[in-house]
Amino acid sequence: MSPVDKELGSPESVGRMTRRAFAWGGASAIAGVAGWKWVTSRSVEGLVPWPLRRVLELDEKVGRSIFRSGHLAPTFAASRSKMPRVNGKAGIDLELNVDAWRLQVQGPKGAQSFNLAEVKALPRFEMTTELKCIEGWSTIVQWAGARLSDLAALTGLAARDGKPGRIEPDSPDLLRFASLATPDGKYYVGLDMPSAMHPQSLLCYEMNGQPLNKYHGAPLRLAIPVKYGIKNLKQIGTLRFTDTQPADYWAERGYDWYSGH
Ligand SMILES: Nc1nc2c(c(=O)[nH]1)N[C@H]1C(S)=C(S)[C@@H](COP(=O)(O)O)O[C@H]1N2
Ligand SMILES: [Mo]
Repeated sequence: MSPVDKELGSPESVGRMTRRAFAWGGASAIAGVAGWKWVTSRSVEGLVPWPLRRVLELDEKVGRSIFRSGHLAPTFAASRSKMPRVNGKAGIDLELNVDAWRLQVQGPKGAQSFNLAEVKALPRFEMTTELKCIEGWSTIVQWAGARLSDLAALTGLAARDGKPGRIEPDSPDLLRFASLATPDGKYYVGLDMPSAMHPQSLLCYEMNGQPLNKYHGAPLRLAIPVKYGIKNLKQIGTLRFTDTQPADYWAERGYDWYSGH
């Protein structure tokens, strides 16, 4: 088995990674944006250029250390999933042109952008978890998407030195926070970095086996079951890594900034 075919994480507890693995077409599509030339110009150890190989190793390390600490949100049988009510439309543009849409990823050391195909080229994870709203309701939802931590590791932008593949979950090399916002900036959430790098924090393009619809945040939303619904930002425009605690829409309206459960 080559390193790129490895199944990352535990299928039982985190959700299944479909064995599409890290398709080279996809990896190069992303790295084309992220600096494929730089990646491929590095010395090649084995068959995988080291920046990408470190990313893959890193993902495992992140997964393992979080499994050890045991802070996983409960998962459910996919058959129990339902569509949640459409709740909260701040910052959502129902007319958004998905073809022109880009996920902007930013950090102190640079910025990169990704189209939807490039996000989908990252390893795909599925999980069935509870979406819990602070209003008191909760719904079991099946999600599919890419790990936020994989994007962070690939871009290097969550790392203090801005280098891909050098993230260690508990390392001071990692910036302290992530901030996500809608394309118009009208809805925004702040996350502590350990929660953002959690293996169940997914950038989702599917809900309950269907492509994400515009009311639930197409083309890409966050599913972060270690947090309340308010942090599960729909229609992501930007993802920014920073050392300064980010502004948060609901924290500004009196809710707990952390909002974990
Ligand atoms: N852009 C955006 N994302 C958002 C909100 C919002 O108002 N705008 N509301 C949040 C809240 S309070 C909840 S409970 C969930 C609801 O997700 P759903 O509409 O898919 O059920 O979305 C979250 N994400
Ligand atoms: Mo909510």
